[in-house]
Amino acid sequence: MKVWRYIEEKLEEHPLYFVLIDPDETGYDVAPKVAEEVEEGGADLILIGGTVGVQGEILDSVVKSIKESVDIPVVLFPGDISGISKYADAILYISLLNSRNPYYISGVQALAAPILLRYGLEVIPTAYLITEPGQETAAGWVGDARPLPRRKPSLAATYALAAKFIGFRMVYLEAGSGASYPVDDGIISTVKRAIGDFPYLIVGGGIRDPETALSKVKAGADIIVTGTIVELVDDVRKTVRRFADAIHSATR
Ligand code: 1GP
Repeated sequence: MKVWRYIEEKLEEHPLYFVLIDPDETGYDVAPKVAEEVEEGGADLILIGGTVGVQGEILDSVVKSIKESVDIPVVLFPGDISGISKYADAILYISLLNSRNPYYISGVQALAAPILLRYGLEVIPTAYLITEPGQETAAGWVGDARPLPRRKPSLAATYALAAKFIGFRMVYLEAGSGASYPVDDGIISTVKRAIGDFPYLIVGGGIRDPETALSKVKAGADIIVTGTIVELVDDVRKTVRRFADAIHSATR
């Protein structure tokens, strides 16, 4: 429960900023260096994962090197069962609630459970909800999701409320990595009203500037995730700093 306690304690201070590193995109050799700059920029936690590609021995070795480079928690954000590494601090134990395929709702979680037990990995039960325009991204396509529509935010809220009643500790609203636009503010505020202070609300996908990140926080996000932006900029530290400052300046 170390990572969970860390998240809870930090959330008492301000909203949080997680940075997703997809070693397939950054390159395996440079990922530890990127992680170092992400930490120096003031991010609260590093997620490692990707929908396709990241797995096995290569994943183990990159997680190990990232762990050696930073002090902030390093948490797995798996696209499938292959996204597990015993070297991480914890794993988002994700159920894609609005998938059409039961494998992504409970099947892969069952297959992963004994492995997670054996590794002693801390699990963070997370309901994953893909919203528009997730259909255009790998997570939505591979996960066979029925993206929750912007025009009907109450639908996202019903799924989020179900996640709360089932007992998830996080609800993750996802537009998909590289999405052309982020999760709609209307969806975020409607979901937040439905679930209240708990589970914590994570929002990610398509967030490219600190102003947008701040507007998602003001709409009700407790935690913001960005991924692609660190792959696009030359100065990772400075960019992460701008996001972290905007997100941390807000009150929950
Ligand atoms: C993780 O999808 C995010 O939830 C990352 O999205 O790559 O678009 O920032 P981006």
